[in-house]
Amino acid sequence: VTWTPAGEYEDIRYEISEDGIAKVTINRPEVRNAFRPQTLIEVSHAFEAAREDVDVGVIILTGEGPLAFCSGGDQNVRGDTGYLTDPTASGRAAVGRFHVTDLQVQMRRLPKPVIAMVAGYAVGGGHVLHLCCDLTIAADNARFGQTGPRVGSWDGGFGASLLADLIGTKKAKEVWMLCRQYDAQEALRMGLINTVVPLEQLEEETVKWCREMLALSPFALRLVKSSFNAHEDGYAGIQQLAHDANLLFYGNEEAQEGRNAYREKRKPDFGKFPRRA
Ligand code: 2NE
Repeated sequence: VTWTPAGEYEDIRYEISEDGIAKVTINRPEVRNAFRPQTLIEVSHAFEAAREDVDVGVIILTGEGPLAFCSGGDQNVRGDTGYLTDPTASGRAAVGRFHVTDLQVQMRRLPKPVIAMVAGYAVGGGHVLHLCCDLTIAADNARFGQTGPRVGSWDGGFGASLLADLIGTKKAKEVWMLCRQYDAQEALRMGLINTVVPLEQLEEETVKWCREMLALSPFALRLVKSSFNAHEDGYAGIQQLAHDANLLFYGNEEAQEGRNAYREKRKPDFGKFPRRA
């Protein structure tokens, strides 16, 4: 694959292949790709760029280097009110938050498949990021786990619910309540990931999976994702599936009659459309 860099970023790289794969790489290997607010703002920006790019069909999320996918929130910028955009600020200016909350939702709503390509550690908030991806391809050196209760934190949203859906509630509680690490083979056995390959084949295999998806109907893939979300994400998931249906309906003459009648200031004539069985 030839990756062409796009965008100007500090904490990440955003690259696009010639055949429509976008790759977002968290580039902070010195802290095992821990994310600070800036990192997540940039990942979010790159995801939006990939979403808007009609040539992009599938998105890879990964971390720089063989040692880590992502080690979660950067504990060095963790303040008393959340993670701090400006760790030098004090008093009322030291306003923290969880930028990752919005990023997780964005990943779930992104209407293109998002694939986690995991080498090394996917732990803490980094583990939740892989959970929020649609598929996970792991290298044989990958290690998975939650660390929250060890550092005084947790992610009981997607981090609990998606994990329980994937591996069962008892096992998910074990992951969270013991903070153990699980190697790639164990993660595969648990149903936490899709496949394991030797580290040196990680990108090749991930790109192969991406290309298989690129050959499929993009809108069908979008509906597959929103169908899973409809079940898993409650009203927000149903909203996505409903809006996808509406998006399709806009291409239908029946919907266009409503729009045209409004514009032409006349009564719509829906009588000409069949009441389908
Ligand atoms: C990732 C792990 C297991 C790697 O261990 P190892 O032995 O390979 O590396 P080491 O020496 O621990 O880490 C290398 C450098 O990266 C920094 C370390 O402090 C170390 O720095 P130096 O000593 O070289 O200066 N580093 C690694 N992870 C970091 C992090 N998250 N923040 C800041 N610096 C980090 C091991 O490093 C590890 O367990 N890391 C911590 C994982 C963790 O607890 N993450 C936070 C969970 S809470 C969270 O993510 C969260 C949430 O729960 C809710 C909302 C938002 C976020």
